[in-house]
Amino acid sequence: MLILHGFPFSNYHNIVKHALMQKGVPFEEHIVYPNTPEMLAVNPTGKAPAMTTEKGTHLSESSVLVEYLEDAYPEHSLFPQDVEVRGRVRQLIKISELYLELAARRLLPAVLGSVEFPQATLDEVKTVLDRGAYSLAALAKFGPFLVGSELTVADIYLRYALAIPKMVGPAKLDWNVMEAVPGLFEWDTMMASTEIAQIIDADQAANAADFMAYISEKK
Ligand SMILES: N[C@@H](CCC(=O)N[C@@H](CS)C(=O)NCC(=O)O)C(=O)O
Repeated sequence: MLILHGFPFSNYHNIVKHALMQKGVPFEEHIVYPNTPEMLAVNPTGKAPAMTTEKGTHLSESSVLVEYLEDAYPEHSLFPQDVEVRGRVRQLIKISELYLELAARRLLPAVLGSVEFPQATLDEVKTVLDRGAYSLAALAKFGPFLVGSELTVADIYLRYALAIPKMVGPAKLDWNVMEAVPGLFEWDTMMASTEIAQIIDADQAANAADFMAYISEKK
């Protein structure tokens, strides 16, 4: 059986977990924290998530894993048929990752710890987030899903990519991504109401204490 290595507190882990559940692909969730010997054995970057395919290949990088799932399990497709719309799905995934998730993640130590960032860093992050929010507002259809009437992997990716901007924006930048993109709040509420999202969110909450213990052990 396919194995997903990672931990339920991780937003990147949850992207892949949600895609697996949505596609109905059976998998085993192997709880492993980053940079441990167990994680390094399956992912040379040490980051979560990683996956061991049914054929035994170890793969990593969330966007690669969701593409792999589509190739290996084309039934219950999470990509549109139309090649142009497939391109849009991939574009939205990249925007979610580069201009929203990764930009905001830079400030995570200021929210989770007592690290203070200089104003120049806060301004740089805000510039990238503005670019992400502007792009999302320009491209998302919210019809009700990002590219139209069908849920795609872009919706799943964005849901979890927004976790850090939602936290960092109001706390450190006096900025709220939900207000910056018209229709995003309604879309986010709809995404959160699904049965799969609720299972993933409950698993995330249940993993919080264990993950925090791993973080404090590391210090
Ligand atoms: N580009 C990676 C990012 C994964 C990532 O940053 N995962 C976090 C957990 S949410 C992690 O393992 N952090 C540990 C570290 O950066 O050392 C992906 O898309 O899978």
